[in-house]
Amino acid sequence: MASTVDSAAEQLSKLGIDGAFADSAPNLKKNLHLLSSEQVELAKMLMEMGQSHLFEKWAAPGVDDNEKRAFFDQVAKLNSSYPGGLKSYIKTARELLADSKAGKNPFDGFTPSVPTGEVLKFGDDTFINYEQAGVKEAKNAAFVLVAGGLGERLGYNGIKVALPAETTTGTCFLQNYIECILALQESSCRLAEGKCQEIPFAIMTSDDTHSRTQELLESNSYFGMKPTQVKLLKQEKVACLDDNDARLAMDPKNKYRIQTKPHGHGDVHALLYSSGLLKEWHDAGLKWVLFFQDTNGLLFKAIPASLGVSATKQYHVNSLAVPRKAKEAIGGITRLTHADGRSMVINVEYNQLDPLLRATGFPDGDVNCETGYSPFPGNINQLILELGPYMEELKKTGGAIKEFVNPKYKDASKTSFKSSTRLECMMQDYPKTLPPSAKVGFTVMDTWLAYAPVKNNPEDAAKVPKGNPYHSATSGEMAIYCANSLILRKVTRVSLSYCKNYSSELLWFLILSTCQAGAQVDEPVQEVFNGQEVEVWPRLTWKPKWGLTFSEIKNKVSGSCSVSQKSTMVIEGHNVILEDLSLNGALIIDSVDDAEVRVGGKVQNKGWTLEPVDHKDTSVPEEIRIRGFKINKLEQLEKSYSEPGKFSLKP
Ligand code: UGB
Repeated sequence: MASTVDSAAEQLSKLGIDGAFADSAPNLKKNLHLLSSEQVELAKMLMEMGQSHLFEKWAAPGVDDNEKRAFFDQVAKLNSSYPGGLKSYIKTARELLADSKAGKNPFDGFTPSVPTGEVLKFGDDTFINYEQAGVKEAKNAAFVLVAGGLGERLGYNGIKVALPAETTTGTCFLQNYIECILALQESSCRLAEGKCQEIPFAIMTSDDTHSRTQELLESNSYFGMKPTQVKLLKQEKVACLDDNDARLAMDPKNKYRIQTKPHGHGDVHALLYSSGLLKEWHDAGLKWVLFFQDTNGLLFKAIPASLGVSATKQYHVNSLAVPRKAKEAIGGITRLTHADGRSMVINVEYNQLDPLLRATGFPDGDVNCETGYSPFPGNINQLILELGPYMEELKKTGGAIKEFVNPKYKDASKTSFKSSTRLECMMQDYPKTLPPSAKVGFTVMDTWLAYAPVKNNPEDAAKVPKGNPYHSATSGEMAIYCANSLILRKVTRVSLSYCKNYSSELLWFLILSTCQAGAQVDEPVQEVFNGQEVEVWPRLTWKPKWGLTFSEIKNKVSGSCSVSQKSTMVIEGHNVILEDLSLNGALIIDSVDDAEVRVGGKVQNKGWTLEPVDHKDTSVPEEIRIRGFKINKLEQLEKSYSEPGKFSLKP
């Protein structure tokens, strides 16, 4: 490190910085002797990229010197964590900001149309076959959770993956995800007759979520997963931009720091690539990478079938989608065809779909069709990529994803911003750089089965236009009970249709009593929690190892079962069989994996009730009050089987 102002001047000349240039940042010039040669190089790069304002408020040497060095530590990090470095970031930002100012449509020349994809119906033969194919393939899969988002819309103080998905058991999203992956691993391994490996699980975190995610895992023994199976990859934030010249924004609280903001979930591709994880997975013979988001308590109900679709159709990219209400805040899967003949199936973000349609001959924009839904299926950002082609593509791009910028302008002149902006990227934009030969498909499933994210705070959820989903903690929890109730109904209904396949009338009569048997799950009642009207179904929950697929669940329910609306059922064991069970109250069953427990007879008690609470009532824990109700455990039948063996519970 140079020690005098003179040697700094020498360095300036060695670096080819002329007097006038150096004079444009006099405060930097005075402090250059504090910097290492690498830091001087970074300073030069910043100057060349028109960032001299960053040094305007620097104090004279001797004051805040450590802060000045820390500034360059930050610059070095921003430089190394962005593909192509800060120079490339600033250059891209200028181009994108100029396009934005000019009102350039990123889809210029493209015409949207409704794409065709695989539309699945839960429980029919196609669905069951895809599920089987998916379970078989799961042993060749790795899972990636993007969990770097702060969840500003939700306004929850903790990390979102720590939030209970439902409060009957209090299982948080991360625990649910891990238990689902482990259940899939076990089922897939069973099909492969033991020839299998552990399914790797990577979690992308950020400075906002990293340490709390790590703590959550460590304090819960990784929820049963081997610690070596889980890898945390931290994404870095990117520099904020103050104006159309892409001048980097100073941190309002520290004149020696650049303000930073999240770059978006698209970072996951570059991180998987640069960390070497993709190569590791590829070398281990894995074939699929499944990406998912932080707060969808239903998503693993849709994973086996959608993985089966990928494997059967050999999709390089498969996006999971649900029917989408027009203007609903989820992206629309769209076919874009360019005037020059290019065509791709891609997510068009919700704020872009409507203007794109209006600009291309659809004067009403994004509207519902006769089905009551937008013709463009909703992207739920659960992506399945085939690892081989994915690796090949990333070798070319390094994982860089096409970015966008969304400045909030002060006025129509578009010359200044209300607040700083930054470049962002989205993981679902990965297919944008793929060649036309790439097999890009999608799979649509019913919303009740696949999608119930927790994104909106109670106030905003209560203002959602009628008919559109709340996407709140309240609706997310109710959706789990609804899905489990419908699944229980459906697995037993199929027993009936199987029965009808028998041609002999006599045989049909003989087996009718068994087959017709099914779970009579009562209809829900309507209730209002935190200003949101929701359907309250019986509160049915089970561990993923009890049943993740249609066939697994069907094998665990037999005879004639009934469940009243006021009921709660928690199945914690693997081998619990419901047989002629009549439930009107609360039933909690836990058992070790080697115990087989047949549960039947009449369970009648006061059960567990839902008591409304106000989201503003701070005497109630935040996790509870954001859903607008708490559970009152009045009375239950609770049994735990801790020894291997065969048991029967028939009260
Ligand atoms: N996330 C990160 O890991 N890092 C980041 O920098 C930002 C986010 P949001 P949004 O399925 O409902 C997405 O904020 O805006 C993680 C899709 O773009 O919930 O609602 C974060 O932790 C949209 O097309 O995303 O939009 C979370 O897990 C639609 O599919 C995930 O990224 C929509 O989700 C998503 O973050 C949806």
